[in-house]
Amino acid sequence: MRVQVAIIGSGPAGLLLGQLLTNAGIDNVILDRVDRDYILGRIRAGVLEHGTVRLLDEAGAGARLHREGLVHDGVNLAYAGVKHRIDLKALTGRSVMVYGQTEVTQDLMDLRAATGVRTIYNAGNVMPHDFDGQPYVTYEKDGVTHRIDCDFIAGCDGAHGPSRAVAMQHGLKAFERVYPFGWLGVLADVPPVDHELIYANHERGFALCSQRSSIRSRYYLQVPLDAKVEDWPDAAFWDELRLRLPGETAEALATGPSIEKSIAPLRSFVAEPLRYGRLFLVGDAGHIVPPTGAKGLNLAASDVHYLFEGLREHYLERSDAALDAYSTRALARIWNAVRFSWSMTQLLHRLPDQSDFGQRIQESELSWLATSAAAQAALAENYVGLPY
Ligand code: RFL
Ligand code: PHB
Repeated sequence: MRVQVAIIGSGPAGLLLGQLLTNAGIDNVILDRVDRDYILGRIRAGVLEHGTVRLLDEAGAGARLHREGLVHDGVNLAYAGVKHRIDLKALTGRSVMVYGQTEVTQDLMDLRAATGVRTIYNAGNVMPHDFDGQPYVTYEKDGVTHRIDCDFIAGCDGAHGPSRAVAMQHGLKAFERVYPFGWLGVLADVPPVDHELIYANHERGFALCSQRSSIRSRYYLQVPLDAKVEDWPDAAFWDELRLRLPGETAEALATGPSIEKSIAPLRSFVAEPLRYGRLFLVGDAGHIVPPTGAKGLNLAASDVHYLFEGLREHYLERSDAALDAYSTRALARIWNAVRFSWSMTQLLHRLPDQSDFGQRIQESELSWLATSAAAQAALAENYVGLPY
């Protein structure tokens, strides 16, 4: 087989890039290690920036998002038993959209299927080759090795895929910070405790109240790195969540059986550069942020925006300027989100070895955020997402 662009990974980055390319008449194929249902079973992000929504619209995948997504004009920080609202809309003129990554992925998969463009699921041993010359991708299926020749390879295969791994052997410089805690997430069919999100700093650890719809909630608790899902039956989760929320919020919390429960470690990671000849790292393949800033999926979307511009200009305008600028342009936005996610993580979590000094610094920053319009504006500007 021969295509213009071979995309490794059928997560939001790969699917969104594929759709934009297809719409522009640029031939592509997507390969994934697992199948559609497995990908749709992963519960992840929930907050979309305006730029992400715009890009999904541009791809033609925004219809259900606008029908079912929840527009949030504000977000809350809670500490010392009190909730403080940050008015995103008043401070920035922008809102965010609460719409699950699962739904984004499903909409993009449905659109791709309707367009009839090829996706190869359950592809084993996917490997990019010769990206400094004539690139091709190999994969195994039903005991047979296949080869796809292409002009470019988009590595949209997440943190553990082959694209980052081969880039590591070609001079990738990694910047990394591992945090000494994880997030235990629960999805439950209960009405959200608040109409907006609540990020809570508490001496027992961080908690987050998020949602997927008016009847489906997503909650998270900071847990130690060695915590296991089996150690957290539903009742223990709800009890601990109540303890970490302001009194009135805890009283209003509706609980019910979990429909998903999982633990995610937190880390920051950036790969430089994002381009290796004709191989590009996109989304989680190139960077990871802790979920505290709600930036991972949104960064995957902005990478796609920059790479698509480059590919479109290459094929339709015969210019490689945007493609050559991909790594630099994407990294500038990435480092900003990395810094924001790191600072939100520092601000809101209880570190295992937190000193009294560190504790007071955290309290001081929280009270500054609760009282200063300038501090709130800085947070809001980053939370709604910087322009592309
Ligand atoms: P994905 O979604 O990981 O997709 C990568 C795809 O590549 C496939 N793959 C392979 N394919 C072929 N061969 C191989 N060897 C392969 N290895 C892997 C995988 O099967 C998969 O289908 O990466 P992508 O597309 O870059 O998207 C990134 C986002 O998924 C991620 O950044 C976000 O989920 C992060 N994130 C959040 N981001 C936000 O913007 N807002 C949020 O509110 C938010 N909350 C979160 C999050 C991530 C979380 N976890 C679980 C880490 C909350 C959590 C708890
Ligand atoms: C989510 O709804 O899953 C979510 C929301 C905000 C975050 C992280 C996760 O910062």
